[in-house]
Amino acid sequence: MDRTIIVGDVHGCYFELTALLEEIGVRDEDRLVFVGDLITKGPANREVLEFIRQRRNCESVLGNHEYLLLQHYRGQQVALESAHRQTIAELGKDFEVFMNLVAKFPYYIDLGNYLVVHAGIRPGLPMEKQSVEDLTQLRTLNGPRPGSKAGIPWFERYRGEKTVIFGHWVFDSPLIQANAIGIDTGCVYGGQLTAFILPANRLVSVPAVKAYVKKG
Ligand SMILES: [Mn+2]
Repeated sequence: MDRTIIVGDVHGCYFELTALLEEIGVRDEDRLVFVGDLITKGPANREVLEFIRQRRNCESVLGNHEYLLLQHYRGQQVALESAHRQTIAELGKDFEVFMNLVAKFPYYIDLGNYLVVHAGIRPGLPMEKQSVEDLTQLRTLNGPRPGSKAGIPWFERYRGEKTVIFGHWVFDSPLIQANAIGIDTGCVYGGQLTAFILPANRLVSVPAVKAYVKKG
């Protein structure tokens, strides 16, 4: 049976992505779904985007870092950090090509019993009412600002019938909740790159070669 392999935040860690897919024994028929934040902070953003562009059976939802770069590309005023400037410089004259690719990323991907989103779902709201900010940045329901870790994590309250597979929030090991599975294990910070494999419900992680950036 063909598998669906959901991969956590890659952040330009192309070497670890290759190692993870090798560890899983990925086949052409396998569907790859990424939780977003493919790029920024890590060493090989171009290689990661090129991989996504060329592989068939391969999709990603939009992460907050792709969204920010896309807003910048579209001429909106956003606060770029040095990691974003570095990625723009690395992509060079192909920035436009890659932004056209990223512009096609959906905010979520429905896998039937599972829903893939970058950050989170605001409990009790139908998908069409979810905001882009929540889908790409949500951590807690009553935090002082989007992305804050203070307050009640959205996945403590979410009781939707679909299990949400998400990235964005870095955990030391994958977070397994009743209705949510967090698979950002902080590869770019020296943690691990993690995948969740369906229909086997199996988690596979590979260690980062090193910490490419400091967490925080
Ligand atoms: Mn991330």
